[in-house]
Amino acid sequence: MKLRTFLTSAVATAAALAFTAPGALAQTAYKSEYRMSLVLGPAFPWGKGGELWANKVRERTQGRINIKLYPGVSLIQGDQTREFSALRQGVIDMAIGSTINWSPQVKQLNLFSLPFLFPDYAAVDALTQGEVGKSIFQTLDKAGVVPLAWGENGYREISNSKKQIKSPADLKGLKIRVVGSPLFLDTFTALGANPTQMSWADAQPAFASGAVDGQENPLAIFTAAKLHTVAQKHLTLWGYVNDPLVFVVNKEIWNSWTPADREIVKQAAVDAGKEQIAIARKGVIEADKPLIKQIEGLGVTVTQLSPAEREEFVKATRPVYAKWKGQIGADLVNQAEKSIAARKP
Ligand code: X2X
Repeated sequence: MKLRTFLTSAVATAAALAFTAPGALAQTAYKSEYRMSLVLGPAFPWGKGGELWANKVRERTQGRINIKLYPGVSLIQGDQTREFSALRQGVIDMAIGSTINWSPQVKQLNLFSLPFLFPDYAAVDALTQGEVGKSIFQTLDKAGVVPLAWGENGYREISNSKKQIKSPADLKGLKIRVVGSPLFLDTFTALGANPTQMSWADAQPAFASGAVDGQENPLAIFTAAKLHTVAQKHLTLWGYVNDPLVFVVNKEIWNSWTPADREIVKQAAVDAGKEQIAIARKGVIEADKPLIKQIEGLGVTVTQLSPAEREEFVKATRPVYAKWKGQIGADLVNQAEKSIAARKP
């Protein structure tokens, strides 16, 4: 090669590199650790999902993507309703979050908290695995995060320290801790209770001191958090709300990964999500419901409602459902109702 040709091509190569390097660099500048936010750690089905996702990603990327779990929403000092904003801002790299905790920022997520929307697990699946799930993912994407898969916290059953709850009248005046979403204040006010908003971190000492009487959470949380030791002696199975979990990644972090790694992270989320849902439902979907027996064994009175008794709670909360249907978006709620009516068992 003549010197002049060599120089020309060297300059051309350098110029090409100068143009492509920033992009290439952006994709290869991986962080040594990615921070995953969770409300609950691996002692709970929720945190188990985080562990499964992180392990699958680490294995399948040969350690290129190394995820550390931050349970207790510790990256935002336990303030779980700020998690979504922190994700969008990049304070958090990725998360498995409850629809309840993100609903103050994404109003469509209130859909899942409509009282008595879900008659059974098939109804939950009909939404998350169907058109409604896709629509919610588009909304989350527009809101600034990359949604990848669904998980589940579970059916939220009500417990308290004072008395057996069999009708809305039994809730009268009971101080019930709820998560910081206005829909829950409306629901419990309609039932005659005295709801108070509190983070999960603050809730447990409040049960212990008697500052609040009751709470609502899935049974797997009741046992793992040992709520019977903080005076929660009465539990009623009413299945009024089920909160799904969503696996998401911050947009900038997502864009910093190669397409192949994005695919790995996504598939790992889908696989971990399926396993996590099975873990969340363990003990409550079997015919003999072993988890309920286990809770009774802890000295807790577990109350099952007859269909007529449950209907009283449904009736009392219908105005809340109607009000929030408008706030969430009637089209989305109608689509959800249709999907549930058409569900496969
Ligand atoms: O705070 C709760 O009740 C919990 C742990 O279930 C959620 O984060 C929604």
